[in-house]
Amino acid sequence: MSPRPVIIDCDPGADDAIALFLALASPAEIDLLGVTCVAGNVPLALSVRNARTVVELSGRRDVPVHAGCSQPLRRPLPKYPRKHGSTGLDGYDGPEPTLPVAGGHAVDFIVETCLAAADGAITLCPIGPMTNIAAAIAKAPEIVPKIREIAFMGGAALVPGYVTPVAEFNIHTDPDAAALVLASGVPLTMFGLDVTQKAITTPERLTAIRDIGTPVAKVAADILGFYDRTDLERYGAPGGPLHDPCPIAYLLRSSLFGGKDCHVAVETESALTLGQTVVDWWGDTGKTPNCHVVTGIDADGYYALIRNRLARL
Ligand SMILES: [Ca+2]
Repeated sequence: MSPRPVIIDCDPGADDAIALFLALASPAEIDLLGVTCVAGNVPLALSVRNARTVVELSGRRDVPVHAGCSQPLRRPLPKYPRKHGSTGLDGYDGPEPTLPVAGGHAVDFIVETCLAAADGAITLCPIGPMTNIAAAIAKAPEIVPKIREIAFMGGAALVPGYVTPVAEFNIHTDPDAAALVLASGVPLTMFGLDVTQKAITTPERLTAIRDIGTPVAKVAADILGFYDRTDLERYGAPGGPLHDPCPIAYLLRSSLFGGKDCHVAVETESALTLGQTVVDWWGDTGKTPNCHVVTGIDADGYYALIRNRLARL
């Protein structure tokens, strides 16, 4: 089998960094055409810098990193507490990357890459707010048939939200973009908090990554050691949910995950529930499912996969 052509759209972000490492370490399965950056966990400039750092550390300077949208489609960037620290890669104190930013806006890169591809060829993995993806679809709706699948991290189906009682960060940051993507007709696979909160970076898992002993594994462990490790009550374990590598792991080993086809819509109007992913789990609306909603994970298998691939870099 030839590797699957993929664009990762991200806002690194500690867990984004691990997701990028996982993809960059897996060229036999993932042909990473490019990394596109968006504002989210951190402002756009830091998002781009951190993506360049991760690509460079992986020894994959062949992968272009494009800068994208610096603001959500129709709203200012919300001000959240900085779970990823001040730089997005707190815990890493290496030099500034030398890999140049690729020419061309991320949205244009997505559009041009899709238009140059065969129908159903391109997989998009948004692991930040979906601003770039939505802007690409809005700018060139003819890319829709070119997209095989959008496997995204975001939302919450059957569990509470994260930045509000009902909304998860990526969707809440740009609900208009998420709503557009969910309604686009592209095959969708959603990795929301239902699944990512079952993938906790326990001290044992963190130690297993550090024990790989390579420079990249040390960076990964340093970043994860800093990241979101304080919410024992919420997650039932001392460690944070490793959200963003989930869609990448699914591309590598879909058998690690389980879910259900549902209709999913995004709330864009209500002040109370803005950014909620409204998942019709029991088919009450009668609407045709538009999304495979992942809720289950073999978390030990997930961490074993990450450990195995990090060791290759
Ligand atoms: Ca992210």
